[in-house]
Amino acid sequence: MKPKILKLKPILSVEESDKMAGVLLQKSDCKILIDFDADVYDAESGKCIAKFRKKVIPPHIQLAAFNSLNIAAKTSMNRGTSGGKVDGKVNEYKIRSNGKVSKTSEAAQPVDSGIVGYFDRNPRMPFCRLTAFNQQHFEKFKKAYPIIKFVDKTYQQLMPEHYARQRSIADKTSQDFVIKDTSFTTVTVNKNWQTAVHKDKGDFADGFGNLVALRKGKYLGGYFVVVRWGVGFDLQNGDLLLVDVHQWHGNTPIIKDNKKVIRLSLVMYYREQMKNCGTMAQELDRAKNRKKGDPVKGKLTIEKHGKETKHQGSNKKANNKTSVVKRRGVDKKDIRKK
Ligand SMILES: O=C(O)CCC(=O)C(=O)O
Ligand SMILES: [Fe+2]
Repeated sequence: MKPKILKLKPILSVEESDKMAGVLLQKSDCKILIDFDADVYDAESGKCIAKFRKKVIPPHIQLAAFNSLNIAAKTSMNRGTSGGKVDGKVNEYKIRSNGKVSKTSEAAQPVDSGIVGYFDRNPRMPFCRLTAFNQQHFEKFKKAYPIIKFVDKTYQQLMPEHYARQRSIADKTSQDFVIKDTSFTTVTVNKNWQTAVHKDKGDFADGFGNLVALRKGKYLGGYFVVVRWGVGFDLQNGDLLLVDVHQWHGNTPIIKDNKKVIRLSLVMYYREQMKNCGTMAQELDRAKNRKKGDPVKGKLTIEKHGKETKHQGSNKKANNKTSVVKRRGVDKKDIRKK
C-alpha cells in the first residue's frame, strides 16, 4: 500500500508554537492522529514534516534492541526544555552565584534518558568519546546494532537527499566516532518518558530524527506530536518515524495498564559537532593533556616534545586508552542538551 500524502496547514503560528516550549501536552493537542503509512508535508512551504511507516522493523531486531538498551536510560538531569517546566519557567542554563553561566543545563525534573554510541566535546568534557554505555556495555551495544543499521537503511530509502548529506558528513568524520556503516553517531534512549515540548539540539541541522518505540505491555498515548500542525504519531512496535525534530514537539501522556509496562523510545542521529572529532587516540590524548581554556571546537593539533604527534588511531590502542579515561573518572556524566 502506498503511503497517504497529507498536506497540513499549521494550526499555530511560529510565535504561538514558540510559546509551547516546556509544556506537557494533553491528548487534545493531537488534532490528527496518524496510525498508518503517511508522508506529511507543510501545506504552506511544501516542506516534509514527517514520514511514518508501520511494521517495518523485524520483530527479532526489535527484541534484541529492547533487551540490550533497556538499561541505557538512566535518570538524567540534562534534558533541558524536554524535562518540562518548574514554577512555570522553562529550564535554562543556570546562573551561578558568581554570576557565571553554569556549563550544565539542569532539567526541570529528573527523567529517564540516556545516550548510546558516541558523544562530542562540551565545556565540561572537551574531547570526543564513547558514551559510558558503550564503554561499559559494548556487547549490548553490538546487539542493538542491527536495529540501528536497519533504521539507517530505511532512512536512506525514504529520505535519500537528507540521508546523502548526513552520510557524507558521517563518512568524513573520524570513523572511531561513527556507528559503523551508518549516518549516525548517537542514539538517545528514553524510558516511559512523556517529553515536554522541545526542539532537538546538537544534531545535524539538515537531518531528520529517526524514532522507534519499543513497547512492552499495554499503554495508550505517548503520541509523538509536532505541535505547530497538531499532528501526532502512534508508534507501535515495528514502526519507524522520520520526523523534523527541529520543530517543536513533545509527547501526550503515557497511560499504562500496569507498573510493568515499558515504552523505550530510541532517537538516532548524527551529532553535528562530531565532524570536529580527531581520531580516538587524538581525543584521548586531549582528555589526558587538556588544560583550562582548551577550545571546544576545531580539529586538534597535539604538541608533544615540540613536535606534532601523528596518530594512527587503531581501535585496539584506543580501547586500551579508554580504560585509562575510565579510571580517571572523566566518563562519569554524559551531558546532553536538548
Ligand atoms: O519518545 C519520544 O516519542 C520523543 C523523544 C524525543 O523527542 C527526544 O528524545 O528528543
Ligand atoms: Fe525530541
